Amino acid sequence: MSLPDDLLAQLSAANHIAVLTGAGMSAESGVPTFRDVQDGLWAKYDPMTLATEEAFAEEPDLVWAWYLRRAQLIRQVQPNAGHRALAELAEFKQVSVITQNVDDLHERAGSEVLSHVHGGLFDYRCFDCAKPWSGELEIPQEIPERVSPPKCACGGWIRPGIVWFGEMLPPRAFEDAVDACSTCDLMLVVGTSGIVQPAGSLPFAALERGTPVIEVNPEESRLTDYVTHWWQGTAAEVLPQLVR
Ligand code: BJW
Repeated sequence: MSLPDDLLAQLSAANHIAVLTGAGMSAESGVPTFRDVQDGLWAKYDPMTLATEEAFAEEPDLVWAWYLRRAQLIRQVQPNAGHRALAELAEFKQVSVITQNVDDLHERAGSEVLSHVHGGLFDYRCFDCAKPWSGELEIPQEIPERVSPPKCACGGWIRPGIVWFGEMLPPRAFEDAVDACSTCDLMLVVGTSGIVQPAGSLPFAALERGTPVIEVNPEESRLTDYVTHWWQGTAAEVLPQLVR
């Protein structure tokens, strides 16, 4: 499916494109999304059991093992054609990549990421004193159900740099994201359900200013009724069409 002519014209005239990506962006690299009923990351786990400070405080070994499995998977997979297309687009446009993903696939494809609004899986820090941790991450081939996290010099457990539910987004990352969505000429929203706030509100910063927002998603999302155009398809199918 291709874009209507008026949007194609707006796309080619745009100088600054903001791109908000979600888990669907990395799905074709082999990273499961969160909310897919069949094989989503949370099909087998209750997020509230794992993705909160309280869960980590109560069961650090269980939560750490879960994130080690994620880190192992992400190290094994590669950026897909969608990631590569966004990196290529930045060769001739200003592209502000805002991602909810905690993987590093945009960077490995060659994109400079403006904002990781939900943090980064590999940005470890101390759960108690918040000091960044630069130790060597040891990932056993077979990861047991529970693994003790490494410890900081202060004695606190090391945690992944992900934004868990109930935690504030990194203020600078969110401010930069709002700024890019408010000042771009066109916005792409790729592979997100739009359910999680405040990231799901970012497309409205563009829409409220009359900026066209194009959603790339094989399925309808919470955002589909509001965007300017739903470009139905997957990230790896659709995004390479931007640079052909
Ligand atoms: C494809 C595809 C392909 C498939 N190509 N597409 C306002 C109202 C109600 C609640 C709240 C609110 N404001 C805040 C909240 C609470 C909460 C929240 O949003 N809850 C909702 C569940 C309702 N938000 C927070 O707690 C946030 N913090 C906050 O607001 O702080 C202020 C505050 C503090 C204290 C009290 C109150 C406020 C923090 C949110 C942190 C989110 N963190 C997570 C990670 C958890 C840990 C982990 O990684 O394990 O981030 S949650 C998870 O969801 C992850 C994702 O980044 C995020 C978004 O998911 P995403 O990317 O949209 O994925 P899916 O799976 O949902 O969708 C995939 C999409 O891809 C689908 O549409 C598919 O169709 C599509 N797709 N294949 C293209 N190939």
